[in-house]
Amino acid sequence: TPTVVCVGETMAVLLPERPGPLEDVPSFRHSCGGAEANVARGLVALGVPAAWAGRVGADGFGRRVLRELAAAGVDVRAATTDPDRPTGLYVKEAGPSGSVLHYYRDGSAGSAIGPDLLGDPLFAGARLVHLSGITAALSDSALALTRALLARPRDHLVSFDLNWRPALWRRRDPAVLRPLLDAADIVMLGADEAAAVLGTADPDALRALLPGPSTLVIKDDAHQAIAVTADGTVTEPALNVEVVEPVGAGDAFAAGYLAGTLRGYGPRRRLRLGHLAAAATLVVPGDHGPPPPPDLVEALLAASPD
Ligand code: KDG
Repeated sequence: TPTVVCVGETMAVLLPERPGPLEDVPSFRHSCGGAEANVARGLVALGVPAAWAGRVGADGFGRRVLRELAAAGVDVRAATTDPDRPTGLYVKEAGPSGSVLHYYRDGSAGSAIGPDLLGDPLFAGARLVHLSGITAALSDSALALTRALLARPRDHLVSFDLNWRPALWRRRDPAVLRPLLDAADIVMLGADEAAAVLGTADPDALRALLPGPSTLVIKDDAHQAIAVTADGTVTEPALNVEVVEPVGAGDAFAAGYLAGTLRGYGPRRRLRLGHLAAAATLVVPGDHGPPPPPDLVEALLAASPD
């Protein structure tokens, strides 16, 4: 049984061959992406058995998603194919002030996930279920599934990455997010996202708004990550790297942090492993970069006190 089950929508991705307005891009590279599947890939790359659970369409994009995730070592046995709805798609537009994601996912197979997924035996053995705020925006059934996975009593831990995507929240009130975050065990969020959704990025104020989770991880604008736990607050700076393209780095960070948690690391090493995994993704144009080899990761972590 995989240790972690990541639940959400995985889409086909078109990456522009070169930066600039979409109308001027001559061709695109075909890949696949989606925050939760990115986390599953990142976990597998760090040696943690992980599954992705969700739906794809009965089309070439869906087959590509399943093939690419399986090739990356992600368990896709709980993924289902929807005969009636297409696989969602996003197109990346790379400009001087960063990338814009254009979504073609309304009515997608991935947005039709719902509580029926819980019947899959995969959930019975998992130690951790990883969710993101994206899923809550997708549809009523996807929101119901998110709530069901957070319901107590439960046998698994839940990690929840806020992943604020304003473009997906035009038809739903983002106020549904706070109780979802508060019901999780490990919450990860960017300081800018926290300010947009919860009205503050201050760690103490966030703690007061979200007393439920045992850990809050806040990634702040100064490129450091702060872990707030019952034992106090730990701050760890990110690595200094030449950023090629940032999309996916938050997912890689989540994978590193969660892998460190499952390895039983202390809070500082968890953050460091998150930063290491994120750095590997920041330096590539796609949404996932392989982390350094395990012995190098160990050597880099050894410099850390816990
Ligand atoms: O975190 C990266 C994701 O944003 C990207 O893979 C696309 O899942 C995605 C989304 O819905 O934005």
